[in-house]
Amino acid sequence: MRLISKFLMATAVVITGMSVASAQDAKPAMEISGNVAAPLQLTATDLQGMVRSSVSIPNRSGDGIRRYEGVALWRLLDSVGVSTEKLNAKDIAKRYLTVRGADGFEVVFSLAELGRAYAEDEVILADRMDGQPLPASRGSFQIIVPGDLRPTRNCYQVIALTVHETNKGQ
Ligand SMILES: Nc1nc2c(c(=O)[nH]1)N[C@H]1C(S)=C(S)[C@@H](COP(=O)(O)O)O[C@H]1N2
Ligand SMILES: [Mo]
Repeated sequence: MRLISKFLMATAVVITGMSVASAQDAKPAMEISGNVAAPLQLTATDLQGMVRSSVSIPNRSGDGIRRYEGVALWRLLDSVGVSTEKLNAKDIAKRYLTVRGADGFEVVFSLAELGRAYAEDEVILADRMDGQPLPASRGSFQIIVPGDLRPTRNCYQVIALTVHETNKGQ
C-alpha cells in the first residue's frame, strides 16, 4: 500500500512537471499593457528575436557570478510606443512600470531608472542564465536588476508588465 502511494505521488510529480513545461512552451508568455500605444503579448520566441543584452551579477552565496541574457526593459517599452528617449522630462518623471509574477509578487520601477539615457545599467527581462534556459522554478522570464544590492526586485515567473502614470500634479 505504502509503495503504491509512493508510486502515485512520483507519477503526479512527473505529470505536473510536464504540464508546466508544455504550458510554458505553447502559450503567449507575458503581456505588456497599461498606458501604452497598444498592448503586446510576447512569447519566448519573440524575445529571442529581439536585440539582446546580458548582465552579470553575483550569485546568492557570493562565491560566483551568474550571467543572465534577455532584453532590456527600455527596448520592451519602446516596442509598445513608450520611448524613454522621446518622452519629455515631465512625462518620464511621473511614469512607472509594475512587473507581476505568476504568484502575484509585484515590483515597481520608475521609468527614469529604466531610461536608456538615464540609467547606468540596463534592467533586463532575462530568459537565459549561464547559457541555459532559466531553471523551471523561475518560469520563462525573470527581471534582473544589476544595480540592486539585494535580489528583491529580480521578479521571476514574470507574466505581465504594466505602464502607469501618477494622477496627481501636472
Ligand atoms: N515572482 C517572485 N519573484 C521573486 C520573489 C517572489 O516571491 N516571487 N521574491 C524575491 C526575493 S525577495 C528574492 S530574495 C529573490 C529570491 O531569489 P532566489 O530564490 O533565486 O535567491 O527573488 C525575488 N523574486
Ligand atoms: Mo528576499
